[in-house]
Amino acid sequence: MPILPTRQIDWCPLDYLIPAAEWIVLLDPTNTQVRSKLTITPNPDGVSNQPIRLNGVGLILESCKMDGRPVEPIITPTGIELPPTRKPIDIELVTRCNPTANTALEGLYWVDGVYCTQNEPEGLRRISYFIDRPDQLTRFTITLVAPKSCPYLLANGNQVAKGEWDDTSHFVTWEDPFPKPSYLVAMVAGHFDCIQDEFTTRSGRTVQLEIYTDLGTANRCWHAMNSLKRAMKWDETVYQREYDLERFMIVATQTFNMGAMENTGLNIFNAAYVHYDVDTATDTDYLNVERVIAHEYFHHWTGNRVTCRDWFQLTLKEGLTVYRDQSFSGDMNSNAVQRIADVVQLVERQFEEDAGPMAHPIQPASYIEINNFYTATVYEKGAEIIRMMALLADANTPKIGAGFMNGVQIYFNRHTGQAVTTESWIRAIEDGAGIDLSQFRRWYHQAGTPHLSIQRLHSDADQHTYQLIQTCRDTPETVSKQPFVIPVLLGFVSHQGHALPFRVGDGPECMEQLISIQDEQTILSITVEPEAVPSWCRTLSAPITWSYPYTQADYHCLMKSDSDPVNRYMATTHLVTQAINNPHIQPTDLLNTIDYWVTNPHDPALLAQLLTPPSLSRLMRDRLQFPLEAVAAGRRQWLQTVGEGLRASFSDLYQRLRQKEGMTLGERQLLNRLLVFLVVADPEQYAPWAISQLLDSKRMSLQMGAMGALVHVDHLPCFDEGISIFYDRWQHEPLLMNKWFSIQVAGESSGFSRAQKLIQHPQFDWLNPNRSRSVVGSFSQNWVQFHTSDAYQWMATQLLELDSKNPLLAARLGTCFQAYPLLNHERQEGMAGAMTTILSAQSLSNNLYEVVSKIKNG
Ligand code: HT7
Ligand code: ZN
Repeated sequence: MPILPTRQIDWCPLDYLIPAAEWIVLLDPTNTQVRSKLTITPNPDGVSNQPIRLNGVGLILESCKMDGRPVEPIITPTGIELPPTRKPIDIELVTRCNPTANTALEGLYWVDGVYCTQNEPEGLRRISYFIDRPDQLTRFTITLVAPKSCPYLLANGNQVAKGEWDDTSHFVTWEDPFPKPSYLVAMVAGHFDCIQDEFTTRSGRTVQLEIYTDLGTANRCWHAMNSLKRAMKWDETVYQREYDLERFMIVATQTFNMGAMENTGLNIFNAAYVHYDVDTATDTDYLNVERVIAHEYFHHWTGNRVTCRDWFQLTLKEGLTVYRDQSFSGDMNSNAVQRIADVVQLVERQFEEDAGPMAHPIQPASYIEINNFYTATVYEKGAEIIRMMALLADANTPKIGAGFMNGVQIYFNRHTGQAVTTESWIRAIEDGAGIDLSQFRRWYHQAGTPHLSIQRLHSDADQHTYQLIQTCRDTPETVSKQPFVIPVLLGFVSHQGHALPFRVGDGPECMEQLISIQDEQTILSITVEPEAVPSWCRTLSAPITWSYPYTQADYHCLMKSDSDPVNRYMATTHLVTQAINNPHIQPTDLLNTIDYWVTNPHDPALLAQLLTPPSLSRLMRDRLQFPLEAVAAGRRQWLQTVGEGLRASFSDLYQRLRQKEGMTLGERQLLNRLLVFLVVADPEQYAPWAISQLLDSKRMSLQMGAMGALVHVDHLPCFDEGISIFYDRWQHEPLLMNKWFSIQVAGESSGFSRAQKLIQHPQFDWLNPNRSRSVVGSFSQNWVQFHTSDAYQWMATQLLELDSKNPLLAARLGTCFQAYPLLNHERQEGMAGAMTTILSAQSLSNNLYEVVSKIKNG
């Protein structure tokens, strides 16, 4: 039977509302009973006299009563149907489920003695029957019952009762005062360590903060706790948002499908985004913990208290919350470094998605499996759309931030406690900033990365005419795109390295200006000194690619002197890409500039970013015929040319940093980057430096930095030496074992053979998503090794194995076939064969089917 997609145009208001739900959950590893009492009332906005349809998946129904009278519901493929009602009634249901058998980790599952839930987007229907839609806002009261050997029983909201259930069991009752969608319901039970703290809100209320974690890991949770307090403060200061419950709890677990989940008052996290200490986690982990803790906390307002009407609105909460976490991380660390990191993420991951067969608008019009739409497009491009709105909203206000924040406050004032659409958000920004976003709305419904081709048509002394033409390729949902609104932030730089004043049309003189492009073609007349170098789309002011016929001298000027760090990074990346693509030409000027930077390192974190060459996938995106071997060789040659040519300054700075007491985070990033160039250039001399960095450093960042350099020479015994040193030291630490698995499959000489062996390793476990990701996911990012003929079939076999246990994860990892249209004929044949293997498998989930069939059929 063909699988019918869910379509946005079919959305209708609910026929019934469930204002209150009371659950008693008798936890048992294989036979959990849920006694659910639902108050149901017809929705005046819905269709009257419809059957009451409750969603349910994989449940055993023991009994069902309506207003106390037993009824026999009709069992359907998606749940149960009960007779219509015209007046409010109570429905009582008793169901059973098996948390141990739940390897998909959606709904309620039991792993390593801990009960845990994941209900976004549609997990609650696997715990009990319910109208499982995000616009169904319900006041939940949940009583958890478990043996006393399971001491912590947690759910959303406030604890209202607890005590003995019987001789062996105890109970705790939780009441969430705010009506919420079912996807935000959470339950956790088990034995944990707990750290506690408090936060005093700006109105003087005290909020209890608690983090629950595996026994023995409490001391790794303080960075998360401090990040949480910083996020709470920041949201009060910047967004005027005060937390409005008595408690905020976080649970860290080793077995979790994604990064974290924002359940109201009870966030559940992958331990990788909670645990941090200098011995067992890296600087990247430090930043990730801070960012993800903040992200989930920020959802309290953008997602929970104002939620989504349906899953087509996912970007309403995710795009906005990513935008907020990016701003927070920038404020906590460095705005420049943060913005470059975010741009790199966007360009490397989202642009790839938008350029391939999986392209979809940030607000898709249909889906087979909503779990497949938690994508870089919905999240990262969604955040860029909000960033553009902020730029446009603030362009005309005297005070920076005023227009956008006005709109944000209107949004909260109008919609707190409601389930709304992206339209409500856009209107609030229009009203708050006094702008018209009619045309801008196209960003929500048209996929693809627009390209802005910029030319200088004419110059006469200081009068210049520029032409800007926007295009966007056809994508599955739209052919012949309507032009986008593209905010272009412009500045000019002199060849002497100074910012230059300029004037757009008859406008006032300025040093930087936001120009809003609306048409397919725009002509700009600009007054600026004759040799000025334009710096277009500063900060990457729109999620687009752009081109301008710069000279080599212009690129060098922007690379050295642009006041905008993103365009400095872009110019550097352009010159590095040129060098990679032309390995026979000695890039003397580029080397000189890098030498100067390394000899005078002002901002180590920024320098580490500037020294990171583009990934292979990015280098390959615009290349015809898929010349992977040549590009990979060119990239390697680049590392070698720099390492050899600048050996003196690189090794000198490396040694100075290595001896420094109290290196900063940026200095460690720079040190690790320098080591890569040195090891590639001369493994005999510098691999021992990496081994001694691994052996002598207490900090995990430096240990992993050493491994990150050694993996570039994975054909040499020093890499195996590093691998075994690391294993001997860290084999009992699950999060570090993930890194150990991951680094081995990243090697460009041996990644595939190692991946094949590693899935047989005693510590490999298909039931642990972090572990599957660290081998199968990381291997698929190793382009040199993944795009070999045997690897595609191997990947198909692994994805099917994973799909039988965890379809959600299998589908995410299945996106590794996305490069299909870029490949040469031979590889396409190989990949098509692998995709056919998947699609012809006997039992295939909808999740994996949707991803692979979209890629294969284009
Ligand atoms: N809102 C969450 C997204 C999510 C998720 C998390 C864990 C496991 C399954 C999940 N499905 C959807 C996380 C976030 O973006 O904040
Ligand atoms: Zn989120």
